[in-house]
Amino acid sequence: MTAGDRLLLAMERGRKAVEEYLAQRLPPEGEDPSVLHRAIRYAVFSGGKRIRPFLVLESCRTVGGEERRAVPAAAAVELIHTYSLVHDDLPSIDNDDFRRGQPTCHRVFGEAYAVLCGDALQALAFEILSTDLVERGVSSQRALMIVRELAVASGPQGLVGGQVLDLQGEDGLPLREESVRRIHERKTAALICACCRIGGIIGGAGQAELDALTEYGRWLGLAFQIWDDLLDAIGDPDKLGKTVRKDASQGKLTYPRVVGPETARERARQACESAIQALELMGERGQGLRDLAWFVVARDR
Ligand code: GRG
Repeated sequence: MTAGDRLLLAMERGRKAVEEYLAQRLPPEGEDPSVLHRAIRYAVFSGGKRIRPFLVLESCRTVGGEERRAVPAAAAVELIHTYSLVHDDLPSIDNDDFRRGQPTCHRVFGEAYAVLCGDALQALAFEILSTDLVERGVSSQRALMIVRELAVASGPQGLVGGQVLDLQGEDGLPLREESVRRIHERKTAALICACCRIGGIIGGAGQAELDALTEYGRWLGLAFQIWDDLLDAIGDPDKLGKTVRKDASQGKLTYPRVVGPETARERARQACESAIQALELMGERGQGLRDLAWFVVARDR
């Protein structure tokens, strides 16, 4: 079996575990108010790659932890990610009609319900962390650390702060590589890094392992967003399931725009190599995370 096959199999296993858990855990569609619960399930079960949940599960496994214990946290990070996509697609932010190959949440349920769906997904993520981790044998102290990790990564220091910098980038900021890197570190890498740290904390990582996962997550997050920029600039809309060439038309600060597509590709590869280097002390156990790093800078969707 090739490294690629092994990775796809492990990702598929992680996807199934998290989707089965969410199918049980999210409010049923028929429960009042039904429109909210239908919107939540529409947004969540729409075929994402589930890279962030995989990172939680694999980081836990890499440091010798039991994957089963990490499933609620893997689901919670996916809910935060899904909320960010639902809000990112709104007319007042990126104004997108398609996501994951289907009409965006606000196109189906209307803008007001899409806003509320995102809000509910965010709250549900923290409800799950604060309830289900302890039920699966994670200590309350570790559960609290994990709540904090996800809150910091999603808030002003992470996702939301990065999104604000991204919007400001449209207002003609100077085309500097450090500016675009700062946006990417918050908008995308903070959550990806938190996934690795959360998995590590659940798995009982020591300080050196946690530092390695943090370093890996930061570089991987940067590589991921540079590649995402490249896919928007030169990718295939049918494979991506969304409108492309939007970054350029909105005047966004992206790597291909600031350094050109060839250098952007080089920067993504360098970031991927730095991510892999960070895992040196993990030895053989780090192979799944190494394989994922290569996948991130080779993917076509
Ligand atoms: C509070 C208004 C408000 C907004 C919340 C919208 C937002 C903050 C943040 C958005 C950040 C964002 C959309 C970052 C992009 C990250 C990214 C590359 C997403 C695509 O991830 P994939 O490729 O998607 O993993 P799939 O569909 O596979 O899950």
